[in-house]
Amino acid sequence: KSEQAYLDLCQHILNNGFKKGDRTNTGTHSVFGHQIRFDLSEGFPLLTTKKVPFRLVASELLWFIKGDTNIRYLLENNNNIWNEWAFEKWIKSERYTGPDMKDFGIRSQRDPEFNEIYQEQMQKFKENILQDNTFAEEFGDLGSVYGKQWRNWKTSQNDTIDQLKEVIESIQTNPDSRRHIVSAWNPEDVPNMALPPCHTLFQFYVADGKLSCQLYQRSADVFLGVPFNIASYALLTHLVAHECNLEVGEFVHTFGDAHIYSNHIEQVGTQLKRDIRPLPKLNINKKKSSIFDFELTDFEIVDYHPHPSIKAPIAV
Ligand code: UFP
Repeated sequence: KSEQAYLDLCQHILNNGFKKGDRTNTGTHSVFGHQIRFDLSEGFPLLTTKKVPFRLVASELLWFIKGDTNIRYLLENNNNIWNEWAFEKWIKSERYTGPDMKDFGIRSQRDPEFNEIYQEQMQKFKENILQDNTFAEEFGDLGSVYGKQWRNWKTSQNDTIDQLKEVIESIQTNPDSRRHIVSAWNPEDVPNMALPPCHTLFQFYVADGKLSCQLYQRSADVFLGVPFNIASYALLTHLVAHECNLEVGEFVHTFGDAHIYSNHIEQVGTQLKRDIRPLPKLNINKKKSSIFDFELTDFEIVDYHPHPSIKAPIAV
């Protein structure tokens, strides 16, 4: 049922979306303002109409929860989803003396010869991050991304606020509060960020012994990003509920600009033709309670039998 709401959103955008230009020059179909809901007791919302890589979702979320902003942890876990952002900083630095990498995102898709040179540079970059501590410190750190804002929000008084820790405490001590909010949108940092936070703000809600979570996502790549984002916030809700001794309620996903890139339309068509299968289940290691103690091996997805993954170019 929940997955149908996602597929309906795709169809709605294809039918009714505005044709709209965008920062990446790819072109999109886009709608503004939409909401889908997932009853987490129905199963874990990892889409079944295409395979979604839970391992990458989980390691990225643990990275946020640790307050880590350096891609080294991700690389150690074989997770490459943030590489381009760090690489961008590296090639723009004075220390980079390799071949010209300007607009590597779009060029690597359009020019196979360039792509080869790019892959080689990226490989070298990754090795340096993994092997060289000082290099990793300088070029692996993405700065003010989610981990920083969630765990180390900097105040004007030069203090830091641990929003995630505080929101968990407030859920435990004052469940009825209407202020269980974590914001990643820091207006002071936005001008200096490579990618201003797409998942801008989330709020928890407790009723009937269940914990629900709502995310406001300002900008959503509905084909590539959203399936990932749904799984990530569903997992976060499970982990917080686990620590607070609550059952899971709903994940409510609210969108600002919800778009399908023009080079994803065929892939969306393929997905829309597929039948929905039963959702998998999430198992969490019951021996741990604090969200800050979890490791990748503490959770597993079972009974996941999705249709095959569908490849599509990512807009950088
Ligand atoms: N995007 C997502 N989910 C994410 C993420 C990025 O959908 O978690 F990090 C997409 C949305 C948009 C692009 O297509 O990345 C960000 O571009 P902009 O900052 O111009 O909105």
